[in-house]
Amino acid sequence: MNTKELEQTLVLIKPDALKNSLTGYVLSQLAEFHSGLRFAGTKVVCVSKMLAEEHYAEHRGKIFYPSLIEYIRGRLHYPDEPQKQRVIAIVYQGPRAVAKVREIAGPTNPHNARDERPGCIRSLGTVVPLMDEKGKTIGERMDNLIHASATPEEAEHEIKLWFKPIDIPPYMRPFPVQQNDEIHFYYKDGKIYETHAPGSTCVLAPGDIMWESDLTALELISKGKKAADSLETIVAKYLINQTPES
Ligand code: 3AN
Repeated sequence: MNTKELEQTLVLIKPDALKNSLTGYVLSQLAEFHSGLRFAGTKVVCVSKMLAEEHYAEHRGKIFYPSLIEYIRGRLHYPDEPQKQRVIAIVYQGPRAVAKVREIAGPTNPHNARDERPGCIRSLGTVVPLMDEKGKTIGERMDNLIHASATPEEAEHEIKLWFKPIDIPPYMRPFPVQQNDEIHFYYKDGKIYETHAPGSTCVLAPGDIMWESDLTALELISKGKKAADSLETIVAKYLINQTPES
């Protein structure tokens, strides 16, 4: 298969879309008939603080960041119903996957979406004012129903953040994987171990396959060296749906 056919992008159907029963609408807008794209992976995710913070790392420190983290974790739309706090994560594959989904999603800000691209998915979103303790407006949050990777490079980072290779059928995997024959890696409280520590999560065991870039990074991190990705970026997907907080 040529690389054009293999281009992939990450879509998140966010809590505001779930709450408003827009999942079916989003899926039909993105269906192969309209978009030329196919599912390569899907999962229902209770979004941990770690995963949310890694996903929105570029916005760390901005005024809307804390609210953005709470929003993607479903805590704003379902404050008293933790069982509903989730997003649907989908990898779409096909020619121009990144650009195609961005076109169908529309501009980030729902007000701009309504002005510039009436009918696009995000034209159905909401802009929510953010206030300080005194009720003064300090910014805004954009509840824009779906996330869509902005560039092929961002798509690679995000797909590897949310999906393990085995979440994607072998012939649809867009990035190199490596089978591990000997090492064990366990994760607990911000550290990686090569032998089991009580309460730790096994990230890699002999026989498992891993994104090649993750394995390279983990080998460096386990030796105390600096890697291209942080430990959290690599392990967040292995903790998905393990415990309510992970
Ligand atoms: P997009 O989702 O269109 O790629 P990004 O990556 O710039 O947009 O932003 C990610 C998310 O952060 C947006 N979906 C939106 O919810 C939020 N966001 C971005 N910029 C702002 C802003 N200036 N004010 C409030 N929220 C923002």
